[in-house]
Amino acid sequence: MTYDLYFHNDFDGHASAAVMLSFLKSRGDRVAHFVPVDYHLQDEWLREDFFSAHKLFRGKRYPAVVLDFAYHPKAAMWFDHHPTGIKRADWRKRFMPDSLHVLAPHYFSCCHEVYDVLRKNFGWKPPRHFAALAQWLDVVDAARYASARQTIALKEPALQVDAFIEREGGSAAGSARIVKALAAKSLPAIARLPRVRKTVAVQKAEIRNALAFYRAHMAFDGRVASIDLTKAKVLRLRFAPYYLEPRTAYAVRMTMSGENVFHVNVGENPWRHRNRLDIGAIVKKYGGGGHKTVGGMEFRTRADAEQATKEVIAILNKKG
Ligand SMILES: [Mn+2]
Repeated sequence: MTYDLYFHNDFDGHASAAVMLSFLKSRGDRVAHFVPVDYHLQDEWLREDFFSAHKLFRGKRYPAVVLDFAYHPKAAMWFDHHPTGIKRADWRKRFMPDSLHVLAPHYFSCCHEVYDVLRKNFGWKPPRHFAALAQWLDVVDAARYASARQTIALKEPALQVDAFIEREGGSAAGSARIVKALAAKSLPAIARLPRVRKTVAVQKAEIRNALAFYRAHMAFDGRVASIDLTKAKVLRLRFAPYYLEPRTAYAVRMTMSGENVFHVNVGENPWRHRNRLDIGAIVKKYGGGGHKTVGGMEFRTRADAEQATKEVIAILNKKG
């Protein structure tokens, strides 16, 4: 059989595709198209005829294998670990799990899910290097890092490969190369490739730049750090506040998109303050959304964004 692989355009998606590619090859199957997908496609994805109608590539379409991305009833195989993976109510009703259609929200990563399910359901003997790959995706995809420093230093090969995919993934050719490399080589071997080393060096330089900006502009109010990135052309370093000031319990970040959309992002320090305040509930009062540990709000004016930031910082300092 020949298949097309559709996978989320992130490290977990690429790694899941690598595991699947290796499994398919072991059965004598082949892959015609490697197709990274992202949530901006969602409206189109939710149409019944997506796989025949989309313009992501030209030419013949083969049965679709979907990994680490939303459910589609026409998919020949579907593996996902997002609890909200089935987006349409009628599709939720229709969905019948079987050995090739598996939603497993208890997995930290889809890579680990695919690795486990294919071994269990098909007695597949995977290449040895996939055990470490699945372990690392459980760290990266669920942000279960050992420390804030680990996310800044990019010392581990897995984190270097993650940075490479964030920068270079997304094109059909680039993603196909990455998936094939992950299927064939260990993470340390991929991190040693000249192309990867070059990209990681650029990323590290940009992290240093961004850190200098954070150091100069981060404000502290009690246990809450805040930073205004609306005028900064630097990387957004989600964990930099906790790296620079480990006593920080919460961090608030303001960014801008387009002409006048102000985003305020709120997060908790995962190494200090697990599961105290419900950030999603706090930002909901401002029309925002999120989960217990992270949330976001959007405003049309800087004044509104700044006012909300001030109020949220006060709430985060008072309770919990
Ligand atoms: Mn994932």
